[in-house]
Amino acid sequence: MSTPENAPLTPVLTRRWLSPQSWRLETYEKLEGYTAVRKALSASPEQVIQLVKDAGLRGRGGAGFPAGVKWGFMPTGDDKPHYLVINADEGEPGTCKDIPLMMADPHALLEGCIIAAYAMRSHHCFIYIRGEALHPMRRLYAAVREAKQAGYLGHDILGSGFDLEITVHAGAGAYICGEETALLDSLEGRRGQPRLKPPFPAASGLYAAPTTVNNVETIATVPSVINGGSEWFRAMGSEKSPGPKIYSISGHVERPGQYEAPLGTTLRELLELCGGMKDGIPLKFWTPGGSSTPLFTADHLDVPLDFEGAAEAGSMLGTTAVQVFNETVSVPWAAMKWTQFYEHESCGKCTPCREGTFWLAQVLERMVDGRGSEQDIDTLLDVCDNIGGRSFCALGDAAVSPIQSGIKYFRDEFLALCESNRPAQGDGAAESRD
Ligand code: L3W
Ligand code: SF4
Repeated sequence: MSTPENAPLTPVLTRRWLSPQSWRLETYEKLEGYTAVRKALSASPEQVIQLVKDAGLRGRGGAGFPAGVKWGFMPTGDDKPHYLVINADEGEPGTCKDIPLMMADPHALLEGCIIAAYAMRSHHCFIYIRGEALHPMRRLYAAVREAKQAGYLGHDILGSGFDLEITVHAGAGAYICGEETALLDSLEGRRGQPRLKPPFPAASGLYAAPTTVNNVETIATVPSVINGGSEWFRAMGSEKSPGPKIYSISGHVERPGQYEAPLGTTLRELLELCGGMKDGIPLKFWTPGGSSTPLFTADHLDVPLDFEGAAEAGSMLGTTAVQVFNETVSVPWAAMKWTQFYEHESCGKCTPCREGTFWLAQVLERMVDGRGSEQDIDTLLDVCDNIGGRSFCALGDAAVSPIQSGIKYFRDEFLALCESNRPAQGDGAAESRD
């Protein structure tokens, strides 16, 4: 586990993606695959955890919690089974990084699972994947079979004495099952609804046993951390948010897609990578990390997109789902579409979110339809105030983000729409009436 001299920096996670048959074990092995697991299995679990802590790898699923610290919460010396659960439920609007990763490089995820499970003394790992994601699911099944045949999974892995089984489990397509405790409920066969925390999963998770839930990208990063070492990893990104990240860029850009760059890259730099704004039409607003993260505007082009930078500028890094909207898009219309999503996906467990998202959608729909009033803007903000920070899980806070930030930056547009008594105009809004 040393730092190689002159080690290449990004691309790290995507470096195999364009190789022919990148998803096959043979290709993975030719390109450094399953070398990290050998190193990890020859170290102690504590050393592996320490390396991940030293590297400063933070969760890539939205919250940015330090992975090594989370692994360190798992008890030692107990006789309960320990579980590692991979959150592959990728449902955040705009987020499309985990599915491409599993399609192109499923063995990177599996190798990361073996290392993480070894570090946490877990012998069973579940990969919880969206039920609609049939292709990546099949690819994972095939990769698990290949890894097992080659001795990377199952009994006495590579003669180390460590055993691990991986089960790929298909969810049923509810956004709330991306919340870690709802995911665990769903995995246990119940309707997925968030549980009260604490206890955190490390204390009582799947089947009430110690459990760690990590995002796909977090775990797929682990083999590189083991091979490259903590200094190499920290050479990318910023001090508190080190390492590479896959930014999913969608919307009005020339070449939407997944772009890997060090954490802290700005939208201005990302736009250069993806060919700039489509047809040169200027940027109006964007999300740094999916619809759950407050909107940014053209004034935020130079915000470093890492956990601290996004937060200091008034939003969140979230899942780095950068959705870019040009001047043709109506902000009230976009806020309505996102709100309809949250209304639909609210699990119904708590009143502020269940009732509040319904009312938010009602008010926005009449506004966008040309039947709103100035008073509706205050009503929206009032309902948002009664949801944000007052709901049982983060979905409630997420639901109010596009509305609060939309009104913060584009209040005049909401007002003009209400005063016009005409339906919202522009790209999307007109189409959705057709
Ligand atoms: C033990 C403690 N464990 C915290 C663990 C906790 C969890 C992790 C982070 O939500 C966000 C959400 C979305 N002892 C602990 C502890 N932990 N304190 O650390 O916890 P938390 O609650 O801060 O975050 P979370 O519940 O994982 C994630 C936002 O990300 N988001 C993401 C959406 C969508 C996806 C997707 O499609 N893949 O993730 C976008 O913004 O709204 O705020 O493991 O147990 N004392
Ligand atoms: Fe369910 Fe929404 Fe309450 Fe979360 S905030 S528990 S999704 S009703």
